[in-house]
Amino acid sequence: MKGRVIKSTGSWYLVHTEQGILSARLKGKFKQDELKLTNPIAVGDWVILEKEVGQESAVIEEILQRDNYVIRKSTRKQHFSHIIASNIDQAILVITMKKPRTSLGFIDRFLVATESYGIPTLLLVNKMDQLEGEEEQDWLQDIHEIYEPLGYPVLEVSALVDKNLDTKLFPHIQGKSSLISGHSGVGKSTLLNSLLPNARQDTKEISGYSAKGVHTTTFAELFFLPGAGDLIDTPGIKEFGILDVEDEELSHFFPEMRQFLGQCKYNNCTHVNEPGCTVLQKLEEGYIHPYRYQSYLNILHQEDSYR
Ligand SMILES: Nc1nc2c(ncn2[C@@H]2O[C@H](COP(=O)(O)OP(=O)(O)OP(=O)(O)O)[C@@H](O)[C@H]2O)c(=O)[nH]1
Ligand SMILES: [Mg+2]
Ligand SMILES: [Zn+2]
Repeated sequence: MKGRVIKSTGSWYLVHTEQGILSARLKGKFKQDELKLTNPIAVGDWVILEKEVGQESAVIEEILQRDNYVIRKSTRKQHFSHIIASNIDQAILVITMKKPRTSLGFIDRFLVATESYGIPTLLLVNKMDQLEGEEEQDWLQDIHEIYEPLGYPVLEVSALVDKNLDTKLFPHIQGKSSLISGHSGVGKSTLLNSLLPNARQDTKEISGYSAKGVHTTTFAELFFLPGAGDLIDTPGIKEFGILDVEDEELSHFFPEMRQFLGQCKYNNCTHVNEPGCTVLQKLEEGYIHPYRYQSYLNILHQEDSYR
């Protein structure tokens, strides 16, 4: 029987099947291609499973080929990676201007990861009810000015108090499988609860925020939308370590650079200081935002293992 993994706690998985939701475990050891994963099975995976004789539980026999996934470096285990979710139609990156502040650098790293799998990504600015002062207005304006022209929609919401959250969001999520990601405390679970009250995800004030690595949501979980589509709530991430992107390849995942690639003098141009570089010329002419170029350099200049 076939099913989709809707929750993974590390050793047990909840799988949605035609016979309902089954609790399942993995059969023996799984051979993963080249990937060293902290989670062999991710939420969103399609699997083949078999009910255990005389029991309610099932055994996962096979993971079907993933269409795509969002993957990051594991922060706990060196050389290991963690699949945040798989088989998704889009990613929703929840961002906030304070408590916590989402940096443009973090957004750009996330976007490189989703671009590398061609996963459309929407930026959801949450906690709009708390926006105050000129500096915060500037931050918001930057977000619109930088990302919308690149094809990333920017939506403004207040997950906690918005009366029109449904009307604002449903056109974007209906019928699609959407990953919800972002720093801890930006309101991912609050958003989910507001849209799907039955989800009853724990949410927590971020008063003790200095305590690093404290997440309210500890496991990814998929929730079905009425009709069609689903939302995947995930634990907050502090840093996003990008995986398997070569220097020469990185600019392909910056849409504003992509259009000029192939026009540089050298075909292995990394767009840093090479003569005849079209990207540098376009930066100079204002076609590429300086913040985005800075993110490009930051990612490029990080050691591969820290990228
Ligand atoms: N003022 C305001 N507070 C909000 C809003 N959305 C969420 N919050 C609050 O932000 C805090 C964190 O919300 P959560 O939903 O737990 O955040 P999360 O992103 O799920 O966090 P993790 O599970 O740790 O990744 C809670 O106290 C929420 O009530 C909002 O729109 N406005
Ligand atoms: Mg949460
Ligand atoms: Zn170049």
